[in-house]
Amino acid sequence: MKPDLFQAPDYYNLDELLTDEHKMVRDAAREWVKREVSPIIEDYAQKAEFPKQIIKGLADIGAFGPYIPEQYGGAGLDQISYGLIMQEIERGDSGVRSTASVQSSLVMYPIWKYGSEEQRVKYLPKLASGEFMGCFGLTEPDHGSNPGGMITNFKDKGDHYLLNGAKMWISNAPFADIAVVWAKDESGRIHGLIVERGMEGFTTPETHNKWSLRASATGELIFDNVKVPKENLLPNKSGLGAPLGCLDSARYGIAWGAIGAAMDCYDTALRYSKERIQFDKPIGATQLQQKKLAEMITEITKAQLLTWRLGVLRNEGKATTAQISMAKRNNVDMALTIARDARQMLGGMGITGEYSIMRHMMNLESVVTYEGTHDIHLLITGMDVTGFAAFK
Ligand code: TGC
Ligand code: FAD
Repeated sequence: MKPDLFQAPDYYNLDELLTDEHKMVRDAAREWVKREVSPIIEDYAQKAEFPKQIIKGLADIGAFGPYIPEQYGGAGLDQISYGLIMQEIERGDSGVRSTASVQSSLVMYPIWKYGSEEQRVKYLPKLASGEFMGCFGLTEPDHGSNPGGMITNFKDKGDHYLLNGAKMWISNAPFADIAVVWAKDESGRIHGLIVERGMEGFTTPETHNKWSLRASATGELIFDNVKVPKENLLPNKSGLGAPLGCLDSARYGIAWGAIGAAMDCYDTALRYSKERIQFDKPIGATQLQQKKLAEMITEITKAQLLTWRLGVLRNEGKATTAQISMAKRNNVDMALTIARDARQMLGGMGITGEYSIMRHMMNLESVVTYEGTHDIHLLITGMDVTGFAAFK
């Protein structure tokens, strides 16, 4: 793979909106990605393997629980710092960002928000340091966009719960030490349970042959009469709103992350357009390639502004689910369009692993699907503006 020469575009001087702490956190993540992710990621994506050796580095840059309070091992940062870390990691690879998103927003967040104090103390510091890795089991083979229909369930057996069912498409599942699993009780109400690797009847087969997110491990969670201790139930929130609340936090991180992938594709295509000579001049001197670059930088700039504003609203505790949904949908769609155009700008070289663009493009096909598909997010905005839910 080519050396990482990334230079971040900042067309509207957005750095002026960031605090010194934001810039320090972002620059540390940016340097770490250049040093530890860029040199190895293409190889791991080709091998379809998650590079486990980067777990400690992810913890060191604050990627595991950036906004979780320091008393539980988190970095105690604000929402914009969290977003900037996700942006920089996804600039390297969406699969690595997935690992960080799941650990922070889908495992640490529910334990922090819905867990008991004992659960917080037991799990959060180890998750923040990367000693424990976690995964989040909501999607099932027959219930993806409609998680409320889930059939995974547990029964009260007096001194423990008995868990049965299966989850599919679960990021980090093959190596996770714990899983936050969403299942229905005997009355049909959804609860979160912490299931630990090693519990009898709990297996995590890996999903193979993906063309996307190849450097992220994906798997199933199978529960065959798993005895879960009663103290592993998250006591402070139940109902579908509990897992959906975690998705707000993860979707917000993805909105920032997608900007990172888009910036990397734009920066690579811009540099290539100045170096690649055809018909005796750089392709960047042709009107058609300039149109692509002009549209890319415009869309990146609009997404940066939208997402920074969303970060301010999140810091003030005012961002709505629908606002977060709009940013996730817009930014991933924007990044995917930029990745496709940037890949074409590199001609034949664009399909090789010499450059990061095709990997970003393939990764973004998962990002546009998970955490709510593009269509589901259109329907969330549709519902918000009309008052009618068109899902059912
Ligand atoms: P609906 O009737 O609208 O809502 C059910 C209850 O939940 C409440 N609620 C929320 N609460 C907190 N936060 C939110 N964001 C909430 N959204 C809704 C709602 O008020 C209601 O509460 P109550 O008290 O009235 O019962 O639910 P619905 O069944 O009609 O579904 C709505 C829909 C389609 C929007 C929702 O199901 C949805 O978002 N579907 C998409 C599923 C999804 O995003 N799955 C993601 C799985 S995890 C994943 O993909 C990880 S990838 C990780 C990575 O690698 O980065
Ligand atoms: P479906 O829900 O079957 O949707 C199929 C198509 O129908 C889509 O185009 C959708 O937009 C459309 N559709 C569905 N309902 C409607 C409707 N009402 N109106 C119009 N169109 C509709 N899940 C987890 O729980 N944890 C994870 O860690 C996780 N990681 C993932 C990692 C990867 C790589 C992938 C690909 C997925 C992951 N997921 C995870 C699952 C992901 O959230 C689901 O794939 C996603 O929610 C869509 O569900 P589905 O695949 O069942 O598609």
